[in-house]
Amino acid sequence: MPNLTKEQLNHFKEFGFLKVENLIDPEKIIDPIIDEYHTVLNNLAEKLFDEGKISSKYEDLDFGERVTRIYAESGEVYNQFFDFSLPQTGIKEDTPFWAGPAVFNALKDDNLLDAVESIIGHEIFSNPIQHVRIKVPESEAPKDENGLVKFGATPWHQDAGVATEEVDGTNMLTVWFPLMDASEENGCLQVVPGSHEGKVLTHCPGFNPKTGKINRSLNAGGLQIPTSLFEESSAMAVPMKKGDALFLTKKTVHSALPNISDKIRWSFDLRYQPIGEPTGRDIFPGFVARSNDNPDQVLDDPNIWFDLWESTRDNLAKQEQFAFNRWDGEDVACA
Ligand SMILES: O=C(O)CCC(=O)C(=O)O
Ligand SMILES: [Fe+2]
Repeated sequence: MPNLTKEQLNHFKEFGFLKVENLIDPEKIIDPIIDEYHTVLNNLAEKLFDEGKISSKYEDLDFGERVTRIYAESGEVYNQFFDFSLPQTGIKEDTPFWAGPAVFNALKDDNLLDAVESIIGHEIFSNPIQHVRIKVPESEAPKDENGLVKFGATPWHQDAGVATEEVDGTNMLTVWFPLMDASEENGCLQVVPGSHEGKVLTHCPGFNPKTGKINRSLNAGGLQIPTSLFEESSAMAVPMKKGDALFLTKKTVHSALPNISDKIRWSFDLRYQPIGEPTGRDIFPGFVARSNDNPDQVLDDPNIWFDLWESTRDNLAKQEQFAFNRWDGEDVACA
């Protein structure tokens, strides 16, 4: 049953974003995810310890401190071990991922889907572009060869711009929620209100192989919209509490601030769309999350969801893989 008010829907339509407080039950939905990730981190610690990449498994630290120490000591970020999607390219038979039952429960959460239904209707497909993002404090985070924080601040982008062109005609909806309170200090999101009214803006590679230039202001790896193309001064930070959720249209310009706190910042970002629309990453498996028209097609079994990802990984590992980036950095705005 749709649960957003007319005022909330009007806000979403007018500004391209909506924060909904207390939508996701922290005890029922979020804490089980955190518990599940303890196991994932434990497995990672065992593996890195066995490989001699860390000198201790840091068993007595809490999750955030433990992951920070492990990333700092090994000099590497191991987010793919936690993620419930696959990389865009370079997938191998042993590429790790985590598609566990607590994660699936969050994707299928009734309160969340009620809000999604309010926006896109009752035929809901879970888009496979979805991530957990664990960001350790920048002061301790591993750096890349250019001295930039690995997996740091997220540059300005629209979600349509980081998928393929097919999503432009869809009603893809992004849902972002933190697994802990997210503040300006630890790297909450920033949005540009009203930016969804325009077109999909040019995204430029953070490192431009054509000019050899790196945009040092932000994460060098990702695609980003040059600030000359939108009103950066009207951007607003969106601090959120554990249990709140933020909804974004596919064209809302957004970014995440750097984590300058001394704790991790972690979040889920999910996407949904009406059943039948292209996902922008059709080589990855989505599923029917809710349907009144064909209730028998709804996926309820977390094991099947895991199997879908596992067989996708195993098949892709045997094939030639192409990164799906719609931007080439040739635009003058990227110079
Ligand atoms: O969490 C982040 O840093 C970025 C998230 C984001 O861009 C998204 O959810 O679409
Ligand atoms: Fe995004």
